[in-house]
Amino acid sequence: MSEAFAAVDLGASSGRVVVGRFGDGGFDLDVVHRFPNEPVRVGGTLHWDILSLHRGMLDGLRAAGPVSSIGIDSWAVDYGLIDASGALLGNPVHYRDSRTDGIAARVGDLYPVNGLQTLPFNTVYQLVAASRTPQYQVARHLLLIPDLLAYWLTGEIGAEYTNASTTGLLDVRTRDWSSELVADLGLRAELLPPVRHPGERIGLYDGTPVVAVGSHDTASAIVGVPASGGDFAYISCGTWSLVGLELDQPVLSDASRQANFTNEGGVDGTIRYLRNVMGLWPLQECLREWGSPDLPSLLSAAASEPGLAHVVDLDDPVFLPPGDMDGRLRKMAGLPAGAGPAVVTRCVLDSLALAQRRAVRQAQELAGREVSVVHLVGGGALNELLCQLTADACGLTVLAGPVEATALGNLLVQARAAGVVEGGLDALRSLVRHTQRIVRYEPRGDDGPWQAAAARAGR
Ligand code: LFR
Repeated sequence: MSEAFAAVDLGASSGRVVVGRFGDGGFDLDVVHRFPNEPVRVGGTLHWDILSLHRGMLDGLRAAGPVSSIGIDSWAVDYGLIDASGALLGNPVHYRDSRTDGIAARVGDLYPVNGLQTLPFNTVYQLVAASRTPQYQVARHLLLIPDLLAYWLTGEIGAEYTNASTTGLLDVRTRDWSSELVADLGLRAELLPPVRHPGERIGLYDGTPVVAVGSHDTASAIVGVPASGGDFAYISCGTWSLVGLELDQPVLSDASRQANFTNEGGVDGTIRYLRNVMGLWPLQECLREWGSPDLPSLLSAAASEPGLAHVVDLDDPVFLPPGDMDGRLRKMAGLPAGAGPAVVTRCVLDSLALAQRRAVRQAQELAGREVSVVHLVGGGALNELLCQLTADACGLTVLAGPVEATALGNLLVQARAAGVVEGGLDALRSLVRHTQRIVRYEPRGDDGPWQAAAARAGR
């Protein structure tokens, strides 16, 4: 006997619906539908094409066939507003839109309350930017992206905790909305729905339960990390690299705030203590600008380029918005005129490995914990050059995979809610460890060149 669950997993560049079939102590995964996620610029604002994502989800659920439940996760921070009749008030705005420029500095320090790294696009800053719009003023509810899709499936409103923790409006200690912070900023507290937790049933879609999972994709990805024990760092590597540790309690020290480390809420009450590193976004943007060249050949050409010849500080916010990434990288790295895509690619991957090294080291120092291994999960696990460079840069073993950690984390939380699997995160991770392909990378060479490159990249 096997039992099937469907994970809807929306990333910044594509969405997928994955069916997990559990039986005989194991499970298999089947990606039944993939669809593009293409942002649209309208009237000067960058939007998500939410209706096309909704259609992609419905097509995927149809392709999935009968399942015991459905769980939805996506990127964080972004939201839709709905009015009293349940209608969506405008298209959700993309977090890379420039409407939040300068707002974080104006709002000031929220770290003692929310424990969150300052990213210009945190929901709280988006709301300050939007607060004078007619949509904001007439809205009845604010729904984060997975909660909006779940609302369209079930008619139920709520704010899933792991994703709500990225808004900047949650109190990191009480794990509920901070009414003081919301009031101090003059925001409308009544827009924020009750918080719900992974494993809770949201409602029914066509007779099938929709279950809350770690609806922030990074929270689900971390459930899918195949770690044994606690002395590991993780890198959830896709459009972003989310680099950090799993903790029981937040770290709210001054040093942590200055290093811009975040305390996001994880599944089972854990704290995701991490930093956003720019990830594969700069390379994805270059590939788009270069007309999508063959990636394996480009990566093998990049592997033959001399290492650490050109590095940039990838955490520089200059790399955040879309457009002319190739030009920005050439300028910031001082690349020689005529340097081809392989040189740019090597520069991005060396720089990403450096930024990940820094975050792995800082996380350990700030949390007072030492790790013996780095788990790298998500699409980046397919990039052998990046995995090897990360092992070299960190001076630690990198265990790469699974690629579909996010969908796995989503499915495991559903399977546990249905009673098909049992136990805490250790038990869920042991299932991942015993069923998924994981590739080991050992560090090569010494630390000297990385140390020197870190100094050159301005850290
Ligand atoms: C990764 C991610 C990050 C979040 C960023 C923006 O997909 O969810 O965790 O900081 O996207 O939402």
